[in-house]
This record gives sequence, structure tokens and C-alpha cells, in this order.
Amino acid sequence: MKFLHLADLHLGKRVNGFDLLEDQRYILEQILALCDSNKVDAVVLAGDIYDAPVPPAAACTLLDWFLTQLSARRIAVLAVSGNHDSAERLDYAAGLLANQNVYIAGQFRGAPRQIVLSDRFGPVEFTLLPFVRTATVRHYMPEADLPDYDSAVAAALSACAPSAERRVLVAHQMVVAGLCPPQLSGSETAPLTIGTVDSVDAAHFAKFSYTALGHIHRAQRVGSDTVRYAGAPLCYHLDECGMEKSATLVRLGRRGVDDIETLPLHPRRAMRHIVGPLAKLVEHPDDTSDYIWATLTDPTPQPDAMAVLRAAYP
Ligand SMILES: [Mn+2]
Repeated sequence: MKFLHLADLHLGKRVNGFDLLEDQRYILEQILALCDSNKVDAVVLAGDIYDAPVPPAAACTLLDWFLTQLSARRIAVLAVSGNHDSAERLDYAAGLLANQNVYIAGQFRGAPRQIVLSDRFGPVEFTLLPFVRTATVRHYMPEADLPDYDSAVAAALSACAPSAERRVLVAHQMVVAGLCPPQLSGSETAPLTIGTVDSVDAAHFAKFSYTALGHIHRAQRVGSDTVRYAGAPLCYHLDECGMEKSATLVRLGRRGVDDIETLPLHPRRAMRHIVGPLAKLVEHPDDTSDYIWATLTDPTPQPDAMAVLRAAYP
């Protein structure tokens, strides 16, 4: 079985007033092309599907289009909510969508949702853990001793029994390996601080063949090759300028993960950070259709700096 691990689509996101919907549609089309060329069986969406709990209508239309395209290709979808999503709204029609192999876990109701798909080697279990806070887990497990976030996520995971040898976890949480924090990129707007208190130890995922994470916008492994953040598919912040974005292709074999490959994504417009005195920056502008973050180093304030920059970089 081959699946594509994606996360943090943030559909409907605006960056400094710029609507990125066309860029998002462009990157989703590229992802569909990757699904076709790699003949993937499933797409995993590890949370922050929308940028806001009440997304713009056009963002809902875009997700509808994407899911319909995947369904037409008979590609299964396994999705969880992130901290930006409304868990309840994401669950809309989830029961009906399951009939089309689109599995969405928006709300946590005491246990992760388990979906079993299969390939020629047998069953593959997908454990869908929506974004949870400690208080949410405590609500469903009043008897359990859950002093912190780490123990709450561990308890949530232990609420379901394994149903297959090959297991994939889909989650949207702040995960660390030992004392090594993940590399943030500025646009996560984390409600959870990094450190030993408000993060989850990757060791809890040791029993899974692969853990597909969302929340951190920079693609990276966490402690082991099979615990990964896919990263956001587009740059969403100054800190991500020039960062290469990717989708993660995972091949499962008879016993578990055979191969992991990061497939580069190429945006419709790059996001670049330029630094210098205003006159220098607009002297010979290149790639003028890119999204530009400009830092002016002039010793004095420049009149109409934004208008001058916009004339050079629309
Ligand atoms: Mn996010």
C-alpha cells in the first residue's frame, strides 16, 4: 500500500491580507498529479485542514472539490482535525463520507477512530486521533490520573486495541523525541508550548509502523524515520520563506514501512524575503510575481515605502 502524508493545508488562509486560495488550489492540483503518477491508495490529512474554525465559503468549496477528485480516483482519505479546525464542523456528513472511503475524525469522543484498509499483504489499521487537549481527555476518562498533556495523549491512544499488525497513527499534536524539540517555523500559532510539559513523547508511538503528524509546518522526522511531520504544503510565514515544501510518500510492505520519500511541491508563486535599503530593493526587481516580505535597512523612514515596493513587486 502507498499513501501520501499531508498536513496543515490551512485552506482559506490569508497572509498579511493576501488571499492564498488560488495558490492552495494550484498545490492541491499538483498533489492530485502526484497521486496519479505514484498510484497512491490513500491520502492522509493530519489536521489543520482549514485555517479557521469558520472557514470562508470558498475554502469549503475547495475542500469539497479536492475530496471529490480523490474519491473519483478511488483513493481513500484519512483525516483528523487540528487545533485550527472546528472539530464539530469537520465532522459534518462524516458518516455519509465514510461510504465513499473518506474517513474524517473531527471530534474526540473518548477513543481514536480506527479504520482498517487492506492490501495484498492483509489489513492496515489507521488510528485517527483528532487534536486533543488534556481537559478533553480528562472529560472522557474522569477516573484516570492524567497530570499532563503527555499522559493525556498516551491515555487517549491506549483507549483502543490494535486490530492489525501494520498500524498507522494520524495525529495533530506537539511531539518531541527525548529533549529534542521540533523545528518550528513561526506560523503554527501553537496553543501548546514546547518543552517537556506541553508536548508528547514520541516514544508513545513506538508500536505504530508509521506516525503521520500535523502541527509543525516544517517537514521533519521526530526521533525516528517513521514518526514524521509532513509540514504545510505552502509557505505561510516569513520564517518559511525559501523553505522547500513537500508531500511525504510512504510505502507499506508485508511487515511495515518499506520506503519513505519526500516529493517536492512547487508553488504557483514563491514567497521570498528581501533585505536592504528601499532604493536598492526596487532597482532591478526580478521574479516580480512572487510574494515578497521586505525588510528595509534604510537609516531613516522611507516615505510611501509600501507604494514604492508595490510598484516594483505587484
Ligand atoms: Mn497548522
